[in-house]
Amino acid sequence: MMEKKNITATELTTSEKRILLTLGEAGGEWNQRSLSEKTGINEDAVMQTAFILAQKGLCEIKEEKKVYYCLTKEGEEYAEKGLPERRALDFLIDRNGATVEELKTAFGDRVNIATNWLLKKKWAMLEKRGGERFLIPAIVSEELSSGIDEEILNIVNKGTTEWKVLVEQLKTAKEGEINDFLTQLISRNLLEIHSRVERKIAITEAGKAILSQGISFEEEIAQLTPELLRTGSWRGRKFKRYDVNLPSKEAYPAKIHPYQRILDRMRRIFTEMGFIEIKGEVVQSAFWNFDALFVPQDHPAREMQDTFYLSARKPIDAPEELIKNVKRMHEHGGSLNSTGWGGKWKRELGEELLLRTHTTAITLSYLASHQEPPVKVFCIDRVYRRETIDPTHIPEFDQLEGIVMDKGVTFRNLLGCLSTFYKKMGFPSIRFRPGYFPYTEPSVEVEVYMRERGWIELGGAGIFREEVTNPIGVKYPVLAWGLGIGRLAMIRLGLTDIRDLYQPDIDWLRKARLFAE
Ligand code: FA5
Repeated sequence: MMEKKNITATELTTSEKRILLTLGEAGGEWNQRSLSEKTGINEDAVMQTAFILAQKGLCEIKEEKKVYYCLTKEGEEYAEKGLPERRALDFLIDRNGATVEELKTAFGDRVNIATNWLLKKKWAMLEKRGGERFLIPAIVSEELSSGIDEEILNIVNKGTTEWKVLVEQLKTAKEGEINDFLTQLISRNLLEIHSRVERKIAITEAGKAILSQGISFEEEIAQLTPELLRTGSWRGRKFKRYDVNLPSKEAYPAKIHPYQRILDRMRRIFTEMGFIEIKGEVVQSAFWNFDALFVPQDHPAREMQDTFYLSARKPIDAPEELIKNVKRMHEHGGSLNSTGWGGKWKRELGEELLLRTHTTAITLSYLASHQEPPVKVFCIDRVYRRETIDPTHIPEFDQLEGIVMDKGVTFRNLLGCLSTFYKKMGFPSIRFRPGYFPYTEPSVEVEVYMRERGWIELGGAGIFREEVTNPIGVKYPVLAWGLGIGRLAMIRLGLTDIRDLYQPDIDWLRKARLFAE
């Protein structure tokens, strides 16, 4: 903060001078709006300038939290027509009592509110006469003056009202009573409470001292233009100074959801690495999801408790020859030096329809119709599993699947490709652990370290076994991977629970940082 004694009027900017002059006028305290109206400077700029003047000790800013009340839609209706219990009381007095049924006819779905409050306020009594419930007014017309709650509704109906104003207008009521009625009206959902910080700005003695020296205005350059530079007319002129550390209004412009940004980033990375994006159906046959991937028909992942099956089946969407090849591979290893899984492969199990449990079903069926090298494709899509939900498991999540099929590609190429991807995503150190999948050999699992949870598994990868590639007519090695996107996104966004990615938490969304690309 600068020392007051060092400041002179010549060091002030034009707007600082204008605001200081206004503050010095009779009237003493100003607020943001009155200062803005008087000086013609917009409200945000007024406040920023006032902060600068306050830092220089030339003005003082006092903050006060003000509480306001306004009516809800229902509150507005009652302020116009009267509270339901008030209207019900008039009705009862007119008829010298009425049955609950009669009240219901007159008040429709508001009858319960009206009856409850009539009894609560002791304006009526309930009596049973011959099996019928009667409401008898307990008050006579002369006593029908407005209650404090009704007066509050009338006052606030004229416009949003501050607490102090309410107290002034309700002269006869005590503050405690007013508070009780306000609480009651809020709990009846007729009134809403809002608060706002108001700032009062007043000149200090140091500010007055500067004014007494006299203030002269000199035009300042706020923006450097090509014209000023070309003609050199900026020389000898005064420039407006900026202080980037001053508090400013928080701005929350529209932005893409952080999770969507991560998906977009992944897409961009694989596209830059020469991959083509493919898409597939959410509903797959067990054949493409499991059998063609050489997952045995009695594998636990195929059980009902792990996979969402549709109660429907369809003839397998693959050429008959390919289906036969898969069958032979499962039963005895086909023409390969493999024993297969043995037993009888059942077509009807392959015909069952399910929600895909991994995106590997998509890349594999693409490969079956693109047998010539090279093939470099990826797929980003939703998969479904019957999971017990916990901080790293949800039943619906996205996977990033990819394959490279070409002559001579190796396991090292696979690890290199994945390391490059994770590095580009901001994970310089990942580790590969030996893994097992029925469709790859060798297989690995990719892990990343998270301080709160230790090593977290991000994805699986490997080289497709010949038992997978041979039946679909592919003759070259296929590098394949399936990466979980949710876990990666969770770590990237600093979350410790994957479920938080899907929470509509507006505050988190507003404050979520847009990470460097
Ligand atoms: C698979 O899904 C294999 N298909 C991956 C693969 C493809 C291996 C090609 C070899 C070749 P896994 O079931 O491990 O593997 O799932 C892959 C990743 O998905 C996991 O590492 C994890 O990051 C993510 N994942 C799995 N289950 C869940 C879940 N319930 N919630 C969130 N993410 C999950």
